[in-house]
Amino acid sequence: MDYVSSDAPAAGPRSTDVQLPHGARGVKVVIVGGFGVGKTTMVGAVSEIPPLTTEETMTQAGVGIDHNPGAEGKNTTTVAMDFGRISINEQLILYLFGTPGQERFWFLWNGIFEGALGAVVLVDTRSIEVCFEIITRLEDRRVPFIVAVNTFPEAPKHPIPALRTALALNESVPIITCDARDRSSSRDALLSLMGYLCTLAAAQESV
Ligand SMILES: Nc1nc2c(ncn2[C@@H]2O[C@H](COP(=O)(O)OP(=O)(O)OP(=O)(O)O)[C@@H](O)[C@H]2O)c(=O)[nH]1
Ligand SMILES: [Mg+2]
Repeated sequence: MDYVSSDAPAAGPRSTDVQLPHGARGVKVVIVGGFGVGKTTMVGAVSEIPPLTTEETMTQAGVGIDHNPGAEGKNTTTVAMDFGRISINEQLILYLFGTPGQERFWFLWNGIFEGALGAVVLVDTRSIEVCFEIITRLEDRRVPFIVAVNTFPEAPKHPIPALRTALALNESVPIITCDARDRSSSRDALLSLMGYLCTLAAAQESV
């Protein structure tokens, strides 16, 4: 089946169109996802400052515990968080926080999500099952999010509607594809999130 999304541009407005709700300037955004889906890669790709990373070498102790079939060649992992920054335009600076992917470090999410306006859920379709727990946690915390499928070449290619159904996501939640290694593609993912946040803010104001 064709990967419908591979041709689909990232949804959302151009950077110059993005205006923050309530005139805010700096926004905290979290990049979250399972183990090895490319969170650190994405933060590093878009950050205009040298990213802060907390990578540690993986050891034999993690074998059989840390699981992502796509991350077999990986030899470091985030043990606390990633941090980066990107200026979208003169009014809008995003402070990017990447979460640790290994579940034994998920307790750190409490601090990482504090004050976050939104999140990008990064997905590797080889380990999609981890998204259920992540999305449930975001919904519990009432953190708005978009889903960005990181297009690893070896990963199964599913049409966006099938992914939406599999993840039980409302039609309004953007699902896009990206290449976390690519600055422009990762920036588009962030713009898609900002566009979504603006839509939510406008909908709330009209109530
Ligand atoms: N082919 C391909 N490889 C990628 C892509 N994004 C990341 N990678 C590679 O996949 C591996 C995982 O990247 P990380 O950025 O460490 O993943 P992570 O989600 O931060 O991992 P944890 O913090 O350990 O959960 C790295 O070796 C990247 O170079 C992508 O879009 N395509
Ligand atoms: Mg990482």
